[in-house]
Amino acid sequence: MKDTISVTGIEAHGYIGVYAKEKKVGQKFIVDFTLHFGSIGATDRLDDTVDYSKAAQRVKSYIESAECDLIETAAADIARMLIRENGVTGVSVTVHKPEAPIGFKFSDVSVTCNLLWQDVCLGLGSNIGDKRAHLDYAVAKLKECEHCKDLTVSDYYVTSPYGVVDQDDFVNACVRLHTYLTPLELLDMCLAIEKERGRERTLRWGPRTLDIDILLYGREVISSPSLTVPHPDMDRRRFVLEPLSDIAGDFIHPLIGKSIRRMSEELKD
Ligand code: A4P
Ligand code: MG
Repeated sequence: MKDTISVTGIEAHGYIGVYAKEKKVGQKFIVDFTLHFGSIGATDRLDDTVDYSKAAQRVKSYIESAECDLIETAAADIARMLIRENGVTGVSVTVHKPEAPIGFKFSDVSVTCNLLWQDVCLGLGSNIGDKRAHLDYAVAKLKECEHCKDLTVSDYYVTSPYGVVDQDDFVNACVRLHTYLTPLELLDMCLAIEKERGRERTLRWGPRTLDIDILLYGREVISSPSLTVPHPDMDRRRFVLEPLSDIAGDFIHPLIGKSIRRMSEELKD
Protein backbone atom coordinates (compact mmCIF):
# COMPACT_ATOMS: atom_id res chain seq x y z
CA MET A 1 0.00 0.00 0.00
CA LYS A 2 1.27 3.45 -0.93
CA ASP A 3 1.36 6.50 1.35
CA THR A 4 -1.18 9.24 0.68
CA ILE A 5 -2.19 12.78 1.52
CA SER A 6 -5.89 13.57 1.14
CA VAL A 7 -7.99 16.71 1.35
CA THR A 8 -11.76 16.26 1.22
CA GLY A 9 -14.75 18.58 1.04
CA ILE A 10 -13.08 21.57 -0.68
CA GLU A 11 -16.08 23.77 -1.35
CA ALA A 12 -16.13 26.40 -4.11
CA HIS A 13 -18.63 28.34 -6.18
CA GLY A 14 -18.17 27.65 -9.89
CA TYR A 15 -19.79 27.93 -13.30
CA ILE A 16 -19.14 24.47 -14.76
CA GLY A 17 -22.21 23.20 -16.61
CA VAL A 18 -23.88 22.67 -19.94
CA TYR A 19 -26.88 24.98 -19.34
CA ALA A 20 -26.91 28.79 -19.64
CA LYS A 21 -28.21 29.23 -16.08
CA GLU A 22 -25.34 27.16 -14.68
CA LYS A 23 -22.85 29.35 -16.54
CA LYS A 24 -24.52 32.57 -15.36
CA VAL A 25 -25.54 31.94 -11.76
CA GLY A 26 -23.16 29.13 -10.91
CA GLN A 27 -23.48 26.62 -8.08
CA LYS A 28 -21.66 24.77 -5.33
CA PHE A 29 -18.94 22.24 -6.18
CA ILE A 30 -17.05 20.03 -3.75
CA VAL A 31 -13.68 18.45 -4.52
CA ASP A 32 -11.81 15.64 -2.79
CA PHE A 33 -8.29 14.69 -3.75
CA THR A 34 -5.78 12.05 -2.74
CA LEU A 35 -2.09 12.31 -3.64
CA HIS A 36 -0.07 9.08 -3.73
CA PHE A 37 3.63 8.93 -2.79
CA GLY A 38 6.37 6.30 -2.73
CA SER A 39 6.73 7.15 0.96
CA ILE A 40 6.07 10.09 3.26
CA GLY A 41 7.54 11.20 6.58
CA ALA A 42 11.25 10.70 5.79
CA THR A 43 11.90 14.30 6.95
CA ASP A 44 9.93 16.90 8.91
CA ARG A 45 10.43 19.62 6.29
CA LEU A 46 7.52 21.15 4.36
CA ASP A 47 9.82 21.56 1.33
CA ASP A 48 10.13 17.76 1.09
CA THR A 49 6.42 17.15 0.80
CA VAL A 50 3.35 18.79 -0.74
CA ASP A 51 1.87 21.80 1.04
CA TYR A 52 -1.72 20.57 1.11
CA SER A 53 -3.14 24.00 1.92
CA LYS A 54 -1.56 25.46 -1.25
CA ALA A 55 -2.73 22.48 -3.30
CA ALA A 56 -6.27 22.87 -1.94
CA GLN A 57 -6.18 26.61 -2.72
CA ARG A 58 -5.19 25.84 -6.33
CA VAL A 59 -8.12 23.45 -6.59
CA LYS A 60 -10.52 26.08 -5.23
CA SER A 61 -9.19 28.72 -7.64
CA TYR A 62 -9.54 26.28 -10.54
CA ILE A 63 -13.24 25.64 -9.75
CA GLU A 64 -13.96 29.37 -9.34
CA SER A 65 -12.54 30.24 -12.77
CA ALA A 66 -13.23 27.08 -14.84
CA GLU A 67 -15.22 27.64 -18.02
CA CYS A 68 -15.72 24.01 -19.10
CA ASP A 69 -19.08 22.28 -19.50
CA LEU A 70 -18.35 18.97 -17.78
CA ILE A 71 -17.20 17.97 -14.31
CA GLU A 72 -15.29 15.17 -16.10
CA THR A 73 -13.11 17.89 -17.66
CA ALA A 74 -12.70 19.60 -14.30
CA ALA A 75 -11.66 16.36 -12.56
CA ALA A 76 -9.13 15.57 -15.33
CA ASP A 77 -7.72 19.13 -15.32
CA ILE A 78 -7.30 19.11 -11.54
CA ALA A 79 -5.73 15.64 -11.60
CA ARG A 80 -3.25 16.74 -14.30
CA MET A 81 -2.39 19.80 -12.21
CA LEU A 82 -1.88 17.91 -8.92
CA ILE A 83 0.10 14.97 -10.35
CA ARG A 84 2.96 17.41 -11.08
CA GLU A 85 3.34 18.26 -7.36
CA ASN A 86 6.60 17.30 -5.63
CA GLY A 87 7.09 13.53 -5.32
CA VAL A 88 3.54 12.60 -6.33
CA THR A 89 3.32 9.20 -8.06
CA GLY A 90 -0.44 9.25 -8.69
CA VAL A 91 -3.64 11.12 -7.90
CA SER A 92 -7.33 10.53 -7.44
CA VAL A 93 -9.65 13.53 -7.83
CA THR A 94 -13.42 13.53 -7.25
CA VAL A 95 -15.59 16.50 -8.23
CA HIS A 96 -19.07 16.57 -6.68
CA LYS A 97 -21.94 18.63 -8.06
CA PRO A 98 -24.66 18.20 -5.41
CA GLU A 99 -26.96 20.89 -6.88
CA ALA A 100 -26.79 19.64 -10.48
CA PRO A 101 -30.03 20.34 -12.42
CA ILE A 102 -31.46 16.83 -12.38
CA GLY A 103 -35.08 17.88 -11.71
CA PHE A 104 -35.84 15.85 -8.60
CA LYS A 105 -34.33 15.24 -5.18
CA PHE A 106 -31.01 13.40 -5.10
CA SER A 107 -28.08 13.45 -2.73
CA ASP A 108 -25.01 13.85 -4.94
CA VAL A 109 -23.48 13.40 -8.37
CA SER A 110 -19.74 13.04 -8.75
CA VAL A 111 -16.97 11.96 -11.12
CA THR A 112 -13.52 10.62 -10.25
CA CYS A 113 -10.31 10.86 -12.28
CA ASN A 114 -7.35 8.60 -11.37
CA LEU A 115 -3.90 9.21 -12.85
CA LEU A 116 -0.59 7.42 -12.32
CA TRP A 117 2.89 8.23 -13.61
CA GLN A 118 3.98 5.27 -15.75
CA ASP A 119 7.56 4.37 -16.64
CA VAL A 120 7.58 4.04 -20.42
CA CYS A 121 10.19 3.17 -23.08
CA LEU A 122 9.83 4.08 -26.75
CA GLY A 123 11.91 2.99 -29.74
CA LEU A 124 12.70 5.49 -32.49
CA GLY A 125 13.89 4.59 -36.00
CA SER A 126 14.45 6.31 -39.33
CA ASN A 127 16.01 5.34 -42.66
CA ILE A 128 14.81 7.99 -45.10
CA GLY A 129 16.08 11.57 -45.53
CA ASP A 130 17.78 13.38 -42.65
CA LYS A 131 17.45 10.45 -40.26
CA ARG A 132 18.96 12.20 -37.24
CA ALA A 133 16.75 15.24 -37.77
CA HIS A 134 13.66 12.98 -37.72
CA LEU A 135 14.78 11.49 -34.40
CA ASP A 136 15.66 14.95 -33.01
CA TYR A 137 12.15 16.09 -33.93
CA ALA A 138 10.52 13.16 -32.09
CA VAL A 139 12.66 13.77 -29.00
CA ALA A 140 11.80 17.50 -29.00
CA LYS A 141 8.06 16.80 -29.35
CA LEU A 142 8.12 14.27 -26.50
CA LYS A 143 10.14 16.66 -24.36
CA GLU A 144 7.63 19.46 -24.77
CA CYS A 145 4.60 17.19 -24.23
CA GLU A 146 2.69 18.48 -21.22
CA HIS A 147 1.62 14.94 -20.27
CA CYS A 148 5.19 13.60 -19.97
CA LYS A 149 8.24 14.28 -17.76
CA ASP A 150 11.74 12.98 -16.88
CA LEU A 151 12.67 12.20 -20.49
CA THR A 152 16.03 10.52 -21.12
CA VAL A 153 17.44 9.66 -24.54
CA SER A 154 19.95 6.98 -25.55
CA ASP A 155 22.78 7.53 -27.99
CA TYR A 156 21.86 7.39 -31.66
CA TYR A 157 22.96 4.11 -33.33
CA VAL A 158 23.51 3.46 -37.04
CA THR A 159 22.09 -0.04 -37.65
CA SER A 160 21.75 -2.44 -40.58
CA PRO A 161 18.17 -3.13 -41.67
CA TYR A 162 16.48 -6.04 -39.93
CA GLY A 163 13.67 -8.02 -41.57
CA VAL A 164 13.46 -6.43 -45.01
CA VAL A 165 17.23 -6.10 -45.57
CA ASP A 166 17.20 -4.49 -49.04
CA GLN A 167 16.91 -0.91 -47.75
CA ASP A 168 19.07 1.90 -46.39
CA ASP A 169 20.69 1.72 -42.94
CA PHE A 170 18.63 2.99 -40.00
CA VAL A 171 19.39 5.40 -37.23
CA ASN A 172 17.83 4.06 -34.02
CA ALA A 173 17.48 5.38 -30.49
CA CYS A 174 15.33 4.80 -27.42
CA VAL A 175 13.58 7.20 -25.09
CA ARG A 176 12.47 6.63 -21.50
CA LEU A 177 9.92 8.92 -19.87
CA HIS A 178 7.12 9.16 -17.36
CA THR A 179 3.61 9.76 -18.60
CA TYR A 180 0.08 9.46 -17.29
CA LEU A 181 -1.35 9.00 -20.78
CA THR A 182 -3.06 5.65 -21.29
CA PRO A 183 -1.30 3.26 -23.71
CA LEU A 184 -3.76 4.10 -26.50
CA GLU A 185 -3.45 7.86 -25.89
CA LEU A 186 0.33 7.47 -26.04
CA LEU A 187 0.07 5.44 -29.28
CA ASP A 188 -2.12 8.17 -30.84
CA MET A 189 0.46 10.78 -29.89
CA CYS A 190 3.30 8.69 -31.41
CA LEU A 191 1.34 8.16 -34.64
CA ALA A 192 0.63 11.91 -34.84
CA ILE A 193 4.35 12.74 -34.45
CA GLU A 194 5.24 10.16 -37.16
CA LYS A 195 2.67 11.79 -39.46
CA GLU A 196 4.18 15.24 -38.91
CA ARG A 197 7.44 13.83 -40.38
CA GLY A 198 5.63 12.60 -43.49
CA ARG A 199 5.45 8.93 -42.48
CA GLU A 200 3.78 6.85 -45.18
CA ARG A 201 2.77 3.24 -44.62
CA THR A 202 3.39 1.25 -47.78
CA LEU A 203 5.41 -1.85 -46.89
CA ARG A 204 5.48 -3.53 -43.46
CA TRP A 205 9.03 -3.27 -42.13
CA GLY A 206 9.75 -1.03 -45.14
CA PRO A 207 11.61 2.31 -45.29
CA ARG A 208 10.28 5.07 -43.05
CA THR A 209 11.04 8.70 -42.19
CA LEU A 210 10.12 8.09 -38.55
CA ASP A 211 8.87 5.08 -36.62
CA ILE A 212 7.96 5.32 -32.95
CA ASP A 213 7.19 2.05 -31.17
CA ILE A 214 5.96 1.63 -27.62
CA LEU A 215 8.45 -0.92 -26.30
CA LEU A 216 7.50 -1.08 -22.62
CA TYR A 217 4.70 0.52 -20.60
CA GLY A 218 5.53 -0.09 -16.94
CA ARG A 219 4.98 -3.78 -16.28
CA GLU A 220 1.81 -3.91 -18.36
CA VAL A 221 1.13 -6.62 -20.91
CA ILE A 222 -1.28 -5.46 -23.61
CA SER A 223 -2.62 -7.45 -26.52
CA SER A 224 -5.27 -5.55 -28.45
CA PRO A 225 -5.92 -5.18 -32.19
CA SER A 226 -4.08 -1.85 -32.34
CA LEU A 227 -1.44 -2.31 -29.65
CA THR A 228 0.90 -5.05 -28.44
CA VAL A 229 3.12 -4.26 -25.43
CA PRO A 230 5.88 -5.19 -24.75
CA HIS A 231 6.71 -4.67 -28.41
CA PRO A 232 6.80 -8.14 -29.98
CA ASP A 233 10.17 -9.31 -31.18
CA MET A 234 12.12 -6.67 -29.22
CA ASP A 235 14.07 -9.45 -27.50
CA ARG A 236 15.59 -10.42 -30.87
CA ARG A 237 16.49 -6.89 -32.01
CA ARG A 238 19.92 -5.49 -31.28
CA PHE A 239 18.80 -2.12 -32.68
CA VAL A 240 16.28 -2.00 -29.79
CA LEU A 241 18.13 -3.66 -26.90
CA GLU A 242 21.43 -1.80 -27.34
CA PRO A 243 20.05 1.76 -27.11
CA LEU A 244 17.50 0.65 -24.52
CA SER A 245 20.30 -0.66 -22.29
CA ASP A 246 21.77 2.87 -22.20
CA ILE A 247 18.72 4.29 -20.43
CA ALA A 248 16.70 1.35 -19.07
CA GLY A 249 19.19 -1.47 -18.42
CA ASP A 250 17.47 -2.14 -15.09
CA PHE A 251 13.95 -2.35 -16.58
CA ILE A 252 12.55 -5.90 -16.24
CA HIS A 253 10.76 -7.23 -19.32
CA PRO A 254 7.37 -8.27 -17.86
CA LEU A 255 7.02 -11.42 -19.99
CA ILE A 256 10.62 -12.60 -20.12
CA GLY A 257 11.44 -11.68 -16.53
CA LYS A 258 14.98 -10.53 -17.34
CA SER A 259 16.52 -7.06 -17.29
CA ILE A 260 17.04 -5.27 -20.60
CA ARG A 261 20.79 -5.23 -19.90
CA ARG A 262 20.86 -9.00 -19.53
CA MET A 263 18.70 -9.53 -22.61
CA SER A 264 21.08 -7.33 -24.61
CA GLU A 265 24.16 -9.20 -23.35
CA GLU A 266 22.58 -12.58 -24.13
CA LEU A 267 21.49 -11.61 -27.66
CA LYS A 268 23.47 -13.59 -30.24
CA ASP A 269 24.23 -12.04 -33.63
N1 A4P B 1 1.18 -1.40 -33.02
C1 A4P B 1 0.98 -2.52 -32.29
N2 A4P B 1 1.77 -2.55 -31.23
C2 A4P B 1 2.52 -1.41 -31.27
C3 A4P B 1 3.50 -0.85 -30.39
N3 A4P B 1 3.91 -1.51 -29.29
N4 A4P B 1 4.05 0.34 -30.73
C4 A4P B 1 0.42 -1.11 -34.22
C5 A4P B 1 3.64 1.02 -31.85
N5 A4P B 1 2.69 0.53 -32.71
C6 A4P B 1 2.14 -0.66 -32.41
O1 A4P B 1 2.83 -0.08 -37.23
C7 A4P B 1 1.58 -0.64 -37.57
C8 A4P B 1 0.67 -0.60 -36.37
O2 A4P B 1 1.20 -1.38 -35.35
C9 A4P B 1 0.48 0.74 -35.72
O3 A4P B 1 -0.46 1.55 -36.36
C10 A4P B 1 -0.04 0.33 -34.33
O4 A4P B 1 -1.45 0.34 -34.28
P1 A4P B 1 3.68 0.54 -38.33
O5 A4P B 1 4.70 1.41 -37.66
O6 A4P B 1 2.82 1.14 -39.37
O7 A4P B 1 4.31 -0.74 -39.07
P2 A4P B 1 5.74 -1.18 -39.13
O8 A4P B 1 6.61 -0.34 -38.25
O9 A4P B 1 6.15 -1.34 -40.55
O10 A4P B 1 5.59 -2.61 -38.56
P3 A4P B 1 6.07 -3.08 -37.18
O11 A4P B 1 5.68 -4.51 -37.06
O12 A4P B 1 5.69 -2.13 -36.10
O13 A4P B 1 7.59 -3.05 -37.45
P4 A4P B 1 8.63 -2.56 -36.42
O14 A4P B 1 8.62 -3.55 -35.34
O15 A4P B 1 8.47 -1.15 -36.12
O16 A4P B 1 9.91 -2.82 -37.29
N6 A4P B 1 15.77 -2.47 -38.82
C11 A4P B 1 16.53 -1.61 -38.15
N7 A4P B 1 17.87 -1.75 -38.15
N8 A4P B 1 15.97 -0.57 -37.45
C12 A4P B 1 14.62 -0.39 -37.38
O17 A4P B 1 14.15 0.56 -36.74
N9 A4P B 1 12.42 -1.22 -38.03
C13 A4P B 1 11.63 -2.10 -38.62
C14 A4P B 1 10.20 -2.04 -38.42
C15 A4P B 1 12.22 -3.20 -39.41
N10 A4P B 1 13.66 -3.24 -39.44
C16 A4P B 1 14.41 -2.35 -38.80
C17 A4P B 1 13.77 -1.30 -38.07
MG1 MG C 1 6.51 0.26 -35.98
